[in-house]
Amino acid sequence: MARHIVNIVVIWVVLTVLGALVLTLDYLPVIGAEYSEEFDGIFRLLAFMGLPVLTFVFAWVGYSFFAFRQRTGESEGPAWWGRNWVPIAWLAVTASLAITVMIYPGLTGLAKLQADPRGYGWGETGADLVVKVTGFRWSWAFEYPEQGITVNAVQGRELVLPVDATVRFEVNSTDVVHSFWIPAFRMKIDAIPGRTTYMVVKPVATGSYAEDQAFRAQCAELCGLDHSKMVLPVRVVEREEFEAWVQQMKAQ
Ligand SMILES: [Cu+2]
Repeated sequence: MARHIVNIVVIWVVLTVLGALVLTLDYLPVIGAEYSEEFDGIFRLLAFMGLPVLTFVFAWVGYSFFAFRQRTGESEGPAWWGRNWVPIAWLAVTASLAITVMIYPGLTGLAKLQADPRGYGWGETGADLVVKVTGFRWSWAFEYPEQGITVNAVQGRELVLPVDATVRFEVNSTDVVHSFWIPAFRMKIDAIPGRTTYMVVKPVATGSYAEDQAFRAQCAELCGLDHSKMVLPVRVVEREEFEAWVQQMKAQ
């Protein structure tokens, strides 16, 4: 038995090292908004914490699959009962990991966002721009109440935002639950019929869908047949360009 355990531990360590190398790659989208780096840090931390658990299961199950398989002519062996401390230790380790991430970064991260006076949580806002978002099967509509313009989400339309401005999205749905998500901003909020939800974002980099697909508004809640087509381009531009776009939209 000791030989098998040594083998499994070796495979576990090798898989974990390989996984850790993959996790150090630059696989996350462009940093498009304030707090993006914090969210990336949290994502990387969770990935690193989950990696040894994943590789442990892979090593154990994969090794057992080959080492303890039933060979031709072999009868099934007697049932092998684990010692009591094994499941208890497994439960203790995985439960502690889960509880740890609920507290940090779960609770602590949320507290930091909610304490932001611009209303990243659900409080009042000091936003520079308000955009009303409506999700429907299967697209998005955007209204800029202060600018008096509406972007009907038909083909070719886009969500245009000024860089370095705090934008407050007021999100609704006309039919089912959708989820308003812009990968470059790392933010996501449910669009719920009959209720307004809020998302505050401050874009920190200009960019467009044409150059980088992380600049897109995408539904992230399976909502029916054309859910995957609920995508609209996002374009983050300089303040002057935004004003020009507003005038152009008004003239239409
Ligand atoms: Cu949807």
